Amino acid sequence: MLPLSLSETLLPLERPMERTLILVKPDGIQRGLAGEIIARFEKRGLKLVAMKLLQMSDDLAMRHYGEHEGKPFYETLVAYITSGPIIAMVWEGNEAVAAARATIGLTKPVDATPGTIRGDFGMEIGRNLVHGSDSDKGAEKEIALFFAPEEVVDWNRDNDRWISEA
Ligand code: DAT
Ligand code: MG
Repeated sequence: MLPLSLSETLLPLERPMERTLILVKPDGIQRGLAGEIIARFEKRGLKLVAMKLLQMSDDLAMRHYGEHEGKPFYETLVAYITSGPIIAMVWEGNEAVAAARATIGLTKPVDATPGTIRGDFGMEIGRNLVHGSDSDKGAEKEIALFFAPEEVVDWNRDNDRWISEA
């Protein structure tokens, strides 16, 4: 096999961009923190590809949080997430799921590191401001619950080369 040229060895491997579903939960909207929360993802370098304001129905909430059905906090979780408007978004980037979860912080805000959204703005697990998908597969399923394929916009960001090597 031919040895790789220097420029080839420096080129990053082809990395498929990942997408993640982010929700600004009702407390984030009610407290006027939506802009601040959205800015965290934007400044990090994730790319916004879909966004809408909506109030979740019980049916959508139960499908979104299906994995938690039967847990002691399930009913209050569904009541909380349906209690007011939310902003649903899809953010795209290299390892978007992990990057977004690191930006969000740990589930229990008291344990979340300052500098994360939950660590900066949250006090209780039942008011933890924001949702982020926990895996690539989970993200695909969650995005499909909130957005039709044509609502997700494929666009080129002019400064991408200053955020991503690829
Ligand atoms: P995350 O939102 O960090 O992905 P998760 O998927 O484990 O956390 O749980 C979904 C939401 O359910 C979480 O944001 C808050 C609530 N929740 C989780 N564990 C809980 C608990 N032990 N008591 C009360 N609410 C809880
Ligand atoms: Mg989760």
